[in-house]
Amino acid sequence: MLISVEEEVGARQPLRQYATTIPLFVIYYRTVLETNSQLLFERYIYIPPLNSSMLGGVEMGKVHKPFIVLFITAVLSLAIALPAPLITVRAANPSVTDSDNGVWSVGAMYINAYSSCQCSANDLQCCDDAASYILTLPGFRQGFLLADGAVTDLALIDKTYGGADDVYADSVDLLLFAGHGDVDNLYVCNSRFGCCVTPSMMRLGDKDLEWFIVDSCKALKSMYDDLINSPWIKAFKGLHAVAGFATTVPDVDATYVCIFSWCFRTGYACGLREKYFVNYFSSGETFATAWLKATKEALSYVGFEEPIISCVFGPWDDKTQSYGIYDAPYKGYLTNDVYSPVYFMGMCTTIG
Ligand SMILES: [Ca+2]
Ligand SMILES: [Ca+2]
Ligand SMILES: [Ca+2]
Repeated sequence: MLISVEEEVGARQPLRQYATTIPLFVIYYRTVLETNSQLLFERYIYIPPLNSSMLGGVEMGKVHKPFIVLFITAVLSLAIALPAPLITVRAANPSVTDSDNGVWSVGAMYINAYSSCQCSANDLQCCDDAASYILTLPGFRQGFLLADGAVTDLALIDKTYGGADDVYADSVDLLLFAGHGDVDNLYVCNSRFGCCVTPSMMRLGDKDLEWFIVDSCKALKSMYDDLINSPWIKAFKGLHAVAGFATTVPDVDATYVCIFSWCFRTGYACGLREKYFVNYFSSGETFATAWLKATKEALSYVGFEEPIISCVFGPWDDKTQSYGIYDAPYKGYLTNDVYSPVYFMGMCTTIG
């Protein structure tokens, strides 16, 4: 069965922010034989392989022929003259609180200096800026900040694998990892398991974590390609959503200006995607919308040679009939923790 889901967008946005995401999803039903031989019916949200016609958001800045500019000018003039539409807010509930300890907290770990790490990788320059912006999240107290050589497998891996996530990754409500990555691998500085950490050794959310941003190349590619069999599924032990990229992503972001529908880059900057995310999330956008809009805005004009696929994945809560990726901490709506999810969904947008 095919259905389409249109992501809600807020009221009229400034022109340079109008690249809203309109992802389409395919719900995929399948029957699986579990190890206990009990036939179970499971429902997944399945994202098909890269197909811009299925996943494409609104393209920006591609139209600049004079007559089209005139038409858009006329439309904008009419729109400005009309009253602004009401902003849609999901399930407003100002009393919503953290389900774990009543205090919102944010933590970050970043690696710029890979040349001194166990991993051999080129140094990065923007990961510290990304961490700095995330730690400014209004209403969240700073939990921890790990930098460069301090970022090891212990910070991410669950205690059942000898890790210390209880005092790092799983000790805050929102976590950023900024550094190199690959398919199902986060490049930490030092690890007992090669130089990487794989999500199959993570158990996140059984202590505190709700939202995990992995600002690394390709770290979410397996969920994008095959959500059902991705090792990331094992990491969801109360975790509401993970955000990141299914493709390579550049270290830097870009600033730009638009003249009517013609937009062009004005420069490069570090950490803009996290800065925009903080703004969107703290103003009431859901986790997924905040990430997808922030990455679209920060990366659309970076001039990267390949399209960038930005994604958010999370479980479906059958009891509350809600998705964790629709969480918004400030204007209400926080789904329950789901410790053994069997239903997942994802939202992705192609940038560039
Ligand atoms: Ca844990
Ligand atoms: Ca929780
Ligand atoms: Ca929490």
